[in-house]
Amino acid sequence: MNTILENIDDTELSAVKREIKEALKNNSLTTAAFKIQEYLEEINNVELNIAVTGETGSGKSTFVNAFRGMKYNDDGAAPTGVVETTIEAKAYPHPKYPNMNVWDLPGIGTANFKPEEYLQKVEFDRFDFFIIVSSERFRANDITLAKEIQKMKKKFYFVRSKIDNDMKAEGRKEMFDQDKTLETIRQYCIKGLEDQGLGSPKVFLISSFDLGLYDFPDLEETMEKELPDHKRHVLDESVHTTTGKKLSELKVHGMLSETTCPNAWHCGNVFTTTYCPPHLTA
Ligand SMILES: Nc1nc2c(ncn2[C@@H]2O[C@H](COP(=O)(O)OP(=O)(O)OP(=O)(O)O)[C@@H](O)[C@H]2O)c(=O)[nH]1
Ligand SMILES: [Mg+2]
Repeated sequence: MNTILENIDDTELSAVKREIKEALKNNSLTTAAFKIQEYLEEINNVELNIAVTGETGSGKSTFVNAFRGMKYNDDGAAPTGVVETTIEAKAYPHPKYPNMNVWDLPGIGTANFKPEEYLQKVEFDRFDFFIIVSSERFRANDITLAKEIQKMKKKFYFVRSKIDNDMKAEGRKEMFDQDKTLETIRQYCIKGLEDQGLGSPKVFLISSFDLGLYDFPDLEETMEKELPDHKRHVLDESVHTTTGKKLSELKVHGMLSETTCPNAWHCGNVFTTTYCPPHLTA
């Protein structure tokens, strides 16, 4: 508890955080726990806007539906098609994750969305996190998008879609080895990004038609695990905009330890905490 107290800077804290410190000082752990819960709920309200972007026809809208657990013909599903279909960015709430909007974006690189106009037309900078969807080959437009995201100091996952098509086509060859083929595609995507100085981004091989296969379960798991970081980044940015300081400078991290909350998602999912409200750990 002492460490917690030492790390809290009075002048920088919002009312609720000051109340937590006061309660801890007075050894009123119940009050402190209650206040921490209030604080976590405040964090839980952080809205995350995820943009699904990429070339036209790469399978963005189909992915949006799959990610939301929907089929193309469900009510409220994003329209998909064999010709350029999405011509306006549209937000879809995620049924499982509160305060998460999944944005289905038009495709980059058509006559309607030339690469040089795309970023401005879709207001690329309003999103917090990105999923670049790419099918068949790694493209120049994929690099353009990834570099822009990097420039904005935001993060992305790279989704290589329509893997079912690749497996079917390659499966016609003698000596076909599914694992080897998947690894070839994976390394091709990773290298394509790394060669452009884009670090080691997360690459997922998926089929939006067969969610149990390939990397879709891994993508969902990664997203759930990393959501606290994504939200913390949004919170960081908003605190930075309003106060001119980063959250880390406000030392709120010190208030919360690095231990994993048993149910970080329900528990605000931004910081892992020493305290997890009992009703949220079920
Ligand atoms: N086999 C296969 N086909 C897919 C997959 N994902 C999408 N498709 C098909 O690819 C076509 C284009 O899919 P969309 O989701 O509309 O593509 P989009 O990127 O949203 O296209 P725009 O809105 O025009 O930019 C459709 O015929 C989909 O059925 C996939 O994982 N596997
Ligand atoms: Mg679309």
